[in-house]
Amino acid sequence: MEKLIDLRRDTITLPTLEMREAAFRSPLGDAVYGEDPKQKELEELAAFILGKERALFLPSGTMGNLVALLTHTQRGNEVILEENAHIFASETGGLAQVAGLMVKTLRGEDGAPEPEDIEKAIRPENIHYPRTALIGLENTHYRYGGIVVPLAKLQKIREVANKHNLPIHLDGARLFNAAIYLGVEAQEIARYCDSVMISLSKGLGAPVGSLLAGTGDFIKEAERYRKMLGGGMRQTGWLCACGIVALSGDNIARLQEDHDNAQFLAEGLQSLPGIKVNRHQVQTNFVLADLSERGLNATVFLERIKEKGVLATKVGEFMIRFVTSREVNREDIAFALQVIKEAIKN
Ligand code: TLP
Repeated sequence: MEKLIDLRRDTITLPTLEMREAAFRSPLGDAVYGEDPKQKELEELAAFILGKERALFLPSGTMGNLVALLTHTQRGNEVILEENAHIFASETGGLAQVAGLMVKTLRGEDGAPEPEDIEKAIRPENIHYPRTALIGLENTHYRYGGIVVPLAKLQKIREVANKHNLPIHLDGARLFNAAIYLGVEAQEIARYCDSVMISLSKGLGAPVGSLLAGTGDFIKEAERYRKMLGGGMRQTGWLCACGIVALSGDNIARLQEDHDNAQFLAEGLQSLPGIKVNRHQVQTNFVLADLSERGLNATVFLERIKEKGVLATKVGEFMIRFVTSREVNREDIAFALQVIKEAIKN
């Protein structure tokens, strides 16, 4: 087999040559003492791009979200989340285990709960109730196939939050994909939120790292929690140099290619008999394909395409997720479509 065409995740992306060279040349210092020049530079760059006062570099998105929860809330508080939010579904229950939070989940098919539902879920002051302390949003929404929360909805949620004096945290692991889809700068989305976490290690291609941004006061407190969780790293310059490349030049704009490739894949899949793709959901770099009409089990399908060098992920008995990234080009996708065409023949 010549090459694996890996459509499982965008976290598989490898650092570019430019990143590797920047890492190699990077000066280093002890970041816990604020002495790593590249970490400082990256944190300042991220804060600027996100339109926030300060940002913190962290090893992962999971830690970034957890630090945000710890900073915004107190133990025993309640956080409102969409019921398939990554923070709720895929972060090992850190919000309960570490932050001591209760959760109120609400459904939101387009990635965020309805503003009216959020308002209804906010607890009135009552000795019997936990206090609602935070609204958590996710954009793009991972489990709904990378869909984008519309700006008008964010604005309405912001109004509810203001009315009840509640902060909003945004899990923006793929915030730049959302921004590209909406044709706006990332800060146009981040401005509706008090804090925002972004990932460098997904479509942007850096090997490791996330940033958490917010006001100066928020970040001052968040810095303590980062340290507490073990996120105070030392000579981070190699990683941060990659992160700076990830946020510079046309690296963010390049995500459009991943979106275009996802459209190409969706179109190809849709033209195959018995494969259903909800094209409305294909907004960024994810494609969800439903094989139920074909009666083809996802596990069997994945084994068949794997034999020919194509990888994807099972997300339901008959549901497959494909994710495009810089590791796959148009030719790879055309090849994957050929393989898929063969695999669905009985
Ligand atoms: N998601 C991972 C897995 O954990 C599922 C993936 O393969 O994409 N928020 C969102 C919306 C995410 O998709 C992820 C990663 C995270 C947070 C956590 O980021 P990391 O993996 O850096 O801890």
